[in-house]
Amino acid sequence: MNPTDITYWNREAETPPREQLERQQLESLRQTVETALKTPFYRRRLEKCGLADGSDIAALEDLKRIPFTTKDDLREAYPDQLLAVPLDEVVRLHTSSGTTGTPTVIYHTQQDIDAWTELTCRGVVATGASHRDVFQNMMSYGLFTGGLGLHYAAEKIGMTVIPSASGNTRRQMKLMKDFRTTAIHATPSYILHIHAKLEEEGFRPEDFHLQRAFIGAEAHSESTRQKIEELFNMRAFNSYGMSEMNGPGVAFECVCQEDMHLWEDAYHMEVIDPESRHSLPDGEIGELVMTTLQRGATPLLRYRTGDLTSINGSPCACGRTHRRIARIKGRADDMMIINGVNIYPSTIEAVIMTVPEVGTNYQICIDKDGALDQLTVKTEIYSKLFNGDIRSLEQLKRRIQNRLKTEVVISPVIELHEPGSLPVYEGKAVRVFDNRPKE
Ligand code: DLL
Repeated sequence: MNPTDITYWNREAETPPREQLERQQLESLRQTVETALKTPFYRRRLEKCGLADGSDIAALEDLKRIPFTTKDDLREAYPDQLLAVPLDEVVRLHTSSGTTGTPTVIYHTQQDIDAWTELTCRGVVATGASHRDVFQNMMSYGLFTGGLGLHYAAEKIGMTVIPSASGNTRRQMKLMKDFRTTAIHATPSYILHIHAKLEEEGFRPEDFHLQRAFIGAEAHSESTRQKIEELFNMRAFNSYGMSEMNGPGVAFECVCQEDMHLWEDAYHMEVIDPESRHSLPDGEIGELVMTTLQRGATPLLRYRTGDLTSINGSPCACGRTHRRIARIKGRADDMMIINGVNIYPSTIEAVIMTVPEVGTNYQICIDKDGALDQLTVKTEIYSKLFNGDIRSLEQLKRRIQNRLKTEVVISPVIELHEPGSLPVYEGKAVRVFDNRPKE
């Protein structure tokens, strides 16, 4: 790593000594408990566990006296039981992006939006991006936080922002070419889709001047990141966040590209065993639990994110002292049990994306075949392989099947598809189709 590659947005805030950071966390936690006591939801809850004031928190460990907050709690508190300030102090709200079920809502004061923007600026600059970049924001703008979250930060950094939002792939390509876009923000699946469509739309990778991509909002494997980097000859940086914790900007990879710095002055993190709910030591994979430390309008205490990761507490070559989280392995609730074997979709993705012939889109289907479960992996392959040579296609299928069998123990059916034939999603990709009858 060349030291001149390391750039900071706010060096002091990004590299404080650990003791100072932890002292600051304790102060902020006390303040957060005070704020939480102003919401009907937490007042009831905190009083039950004997917390009537922020000063009842003597050490960070005391956080463990507070029960976890779950997504169901947020649904129950909808629309205003988690609001800590009068509505006229709220400048924006985001509800969950899903279209079914009871939504969840997060309110923001102007201070909340400014703090969110600061954190996102840190992440973007940590990748080496700067005011010199032409930034095309391909995430959807609206209730989904991906678009607006990065937009404000990119403007604050002074980048030239193209708010192209998601979709309209041909126009994205034209904008990238005409304005010599250097940085993009998109889901990994959408970047792969753009590549799959280049030829059809009359573009070549050489038409673009991309240097980096911020990829996030959905789980993806290291092999997918490498594929994206190779296809566009740029670097791709993992960015993690969720609407409950503002949106993007919670954790970001730096130029070292090894795990994501999670901004610990804004969030307290724990990793727990999702079953026993006990805390796990650094390095062990479990469910990420977060507490907001700066938020005024909607404080959240010990929120169970559902995301599986581990904490990396080792020093990073970039000098940032905020600990890192590993690439998200999946969600605690997206583990598939197939004929008794536990499999995460991310494991399948990691394997197939290392096969050079495999293209940019895939699906995982689970069906019932008599008493047994049948796993089918459908992958697009590059069009030059559809040359009528059945034998080489059969060999390719067997190669993918063997690699998967080594990794996930069971033997899947492999279907090879032409490029562009599997469904594409402008937002988060849907990869898993579990067609087994519900018990
Ligand atoms: O996806 C916020 C975001 C936008 C993050 C743009 C990064 C970039 P939600 O729609 O609330 O918010 O979805 C949050 O998406 O709990 C994870 O399961 C998943 N997720 C987000 N980033 C990553 C990532 C936004 N880098 C949910 N890797 C989270 C894996 C991710 N999963």
